[in-house]
Amino acid sequence: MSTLFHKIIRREIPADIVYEDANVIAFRDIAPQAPVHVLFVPKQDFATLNDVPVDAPEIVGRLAVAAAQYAKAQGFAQDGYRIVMNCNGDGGQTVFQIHLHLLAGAPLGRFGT
Ligand code: DGP
Repeated sequence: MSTLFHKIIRREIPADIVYEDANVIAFRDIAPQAPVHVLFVPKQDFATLNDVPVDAPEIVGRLAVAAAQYAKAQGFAQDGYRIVMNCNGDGGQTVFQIHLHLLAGAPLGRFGT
């Protein structure tokens, strides 16, 4: 796979990387929708959430736990945050390597249509 996010993982294009471990990389979204907007991306290739095997929920779990750990480390976990995964066209997915959005830093509106 060679999405933008794979190129960031391989350091072929720059990104503001805020966290990385053996399985996950996290970097600031280029078009932030909140004061804090960080993307958590697995290093394994999965185009959409639909492609994650039923016997590998840890792929997604690691993203959520890494986001929560980041929120705690940055000091906004108690104030709160939102995590979002978009899937395919109706979900608004534009980059086809799965990723979790972490949004924080201000009260976030309720979901609309
Ligand atoms: P989604 O719509 O869920 O597929 O989110 C893709 C996000 O990726 C979107 O919020 C904008 C962000 N994005 C797109 N291109 C780049 C890039 O080159 N660098 C960074 N850091 N973020 C990007």
